[in-house]
Amino acid sequence: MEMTLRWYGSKFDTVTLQQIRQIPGVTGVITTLYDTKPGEVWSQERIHALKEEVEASGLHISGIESVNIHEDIKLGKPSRDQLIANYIETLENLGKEDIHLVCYNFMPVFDWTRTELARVLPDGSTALAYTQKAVDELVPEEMFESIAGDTNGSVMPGWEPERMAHVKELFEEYKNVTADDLFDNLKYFLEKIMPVCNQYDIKMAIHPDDPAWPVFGLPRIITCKENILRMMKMVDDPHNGVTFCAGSYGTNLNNDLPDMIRSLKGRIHFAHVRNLKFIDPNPETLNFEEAPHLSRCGSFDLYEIVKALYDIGFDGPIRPDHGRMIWGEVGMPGYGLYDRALGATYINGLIEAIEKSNK
Ligand code: CS2
Ligand code: MN
Repeated sequence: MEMTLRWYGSKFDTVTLQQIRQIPGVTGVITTLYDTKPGEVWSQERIHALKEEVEASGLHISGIESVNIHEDIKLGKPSRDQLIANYIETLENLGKEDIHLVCYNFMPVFDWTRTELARVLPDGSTALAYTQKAVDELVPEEMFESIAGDTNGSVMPGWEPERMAHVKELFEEYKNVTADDLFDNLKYFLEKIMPVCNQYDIKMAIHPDDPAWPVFGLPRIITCKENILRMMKMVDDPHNGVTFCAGSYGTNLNNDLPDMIRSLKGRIHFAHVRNLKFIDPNPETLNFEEAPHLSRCGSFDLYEIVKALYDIGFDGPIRPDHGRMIWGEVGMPGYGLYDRALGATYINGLIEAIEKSNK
């Protein structure tokens, strides 16, 4: 496993490559061209420049998160063919630059959903949190406004204002789209891109839906073991794989995380490790917050998660997922330096212990 950190690029991130380079054991970054829009072709020149910038700091690009999918592809509209052709061109350009991992998601309209970006925890740190009550009371079109005040000036991934401006129309378009339609549209997309993925050995790693159930009446399919196995089977190619995000699958307490990992042997290309603390696990009154990575601070056993990844022979990039804001840091919610550095160090400790006890 290679320990990595997500980095949004020097124009958007409050964390620098030099800082990341000083976290023990972190050798790569997971990055993106954050100012490109879904559907746009990423030029080889821009990818090359990004790569040079990262390599100048002594790190390297371990993968891309994300090349986002245009809504028309998820909706299966006629315009999808051109948009998929553009996606293929982006993959080609990434392949030519020797980049072999792409994380993406297939969530309609919204990426992740949280109802608070800065809940104050008992130790004075702040974290992202979710309550079902807040979601039930929310008009989905106002979701963006409801959290916009807490972003510390950052553009939140998946919540770009341009996209949010069209939320109402998008809801209208998804009105008759079922979960099966979404599976079909995903299959169509994957079948078209697999040849280029095979040519350049690009591993596609779908990120789970977060939270792992349909929100605001929109279908969501990457939520549980059954569905993800269905997806693996429907395009049975090792390049069609998964980002195993513990914090996203873990939002649904019916998901047995180590068991899911074991069932995905050979198809996990990227791992996100995060801990959640369930304040109220009852689905009607659900309330959870993002916790420090350390097992005893949250509801998940991180040792068991990392152990399962080790046992299936996972050797791809792994990264701490959202961290809290601690020590007075001001940054993009979930993506500050300090707590993620603690997370990386803790996970590296788990890996070392697991490796040595298995010798
Ligand atoms: C990420 C997701 O910040 C996060 O929660 O894990 O936004 C993830 O990057 C996307 O869903 C992948 O496309
Ligand atoms: Mn994740």
